[in-house]
Amino acid sequence: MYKRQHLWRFEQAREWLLEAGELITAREAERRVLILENPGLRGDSRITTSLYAGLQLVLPGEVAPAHRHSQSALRFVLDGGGAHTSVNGERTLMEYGDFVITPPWAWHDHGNDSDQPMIWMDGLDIPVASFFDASFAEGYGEDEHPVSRQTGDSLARYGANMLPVDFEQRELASPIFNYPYARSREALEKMQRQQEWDPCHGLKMRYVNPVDGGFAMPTISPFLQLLPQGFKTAAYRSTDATVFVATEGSGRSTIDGQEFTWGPRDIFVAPSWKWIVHEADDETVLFSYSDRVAQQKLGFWREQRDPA
Ligand code: 1HN
Repeated sequence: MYKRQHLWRFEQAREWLLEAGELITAREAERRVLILENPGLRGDSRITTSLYAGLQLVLPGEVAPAHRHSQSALRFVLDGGGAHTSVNGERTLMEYGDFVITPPWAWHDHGNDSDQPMIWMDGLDIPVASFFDASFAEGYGEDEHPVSRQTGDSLARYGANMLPVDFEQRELASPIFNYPYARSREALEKMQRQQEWDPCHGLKMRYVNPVDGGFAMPTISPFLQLLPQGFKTAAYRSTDATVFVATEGSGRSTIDGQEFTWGPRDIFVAPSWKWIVHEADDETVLFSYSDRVAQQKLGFWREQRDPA
């Protein structure tokens, strides 16, 4: 019986991806992705019971052609810089640690005009769409969907603590589709001076939809947290199985009694309702995502802090 907690080393995954890059182009593959399959959920292309995760490679000069699907996707950039994704006619350049959203049924394509390979983690709600038997996808028929908006327009329009005066919410996902790491990291840096640490989470923030204050995506909850050097969290468990990426720092996490040692860009997963303890050897930043928002909407979500 395989356990549902697991760790993937980024460096190993990067080697495999670059080998795959010699076998097939991004266009041929449509998306060239190394799937992070939970060893406790063999054969299902799932990292948790409800979520999919993969590592996608786009080499210099490549394009991943335009398509859309009913599943939501997030991207979290782990290698390279300066490649772009385009969502509904707006391009965004992606840098390390940027959190990027592809809302349900939004046209999107990726391209890399930089001179380095670009790798990001894909997080999708594919098993949720499958469970509801509501999976749809459509190709655009050309590499790129036409660009109709200025790069940076969404962040300026919706990401400056203002909204257009007559804005009406029509979409479930956040209208900001790139949450740059530089901004989120700076916020954590300023807040940590206050030295207020949650025993279970250190300093943990959630990425929000500025329109309604809810999570940035309808089915996936993304988070960014800082653990100061030497911090050991109190045990915590919740019903949302969670995918973690160490964006900075190193340390270890004990998940259901099993210890995993991680460094920058390593990815690990904790299953539902198993105790988690993180220990940071250096100042650490963890990105994470789970299906919490979906569980909360449906009335299933619960959490527990170490009673000790
Ligand atoms: C997809 O559309 C992307 O758009 C990535 O980059 C991974 C995995 C399964 C199905 C669709 C993308 C995907 C995917």
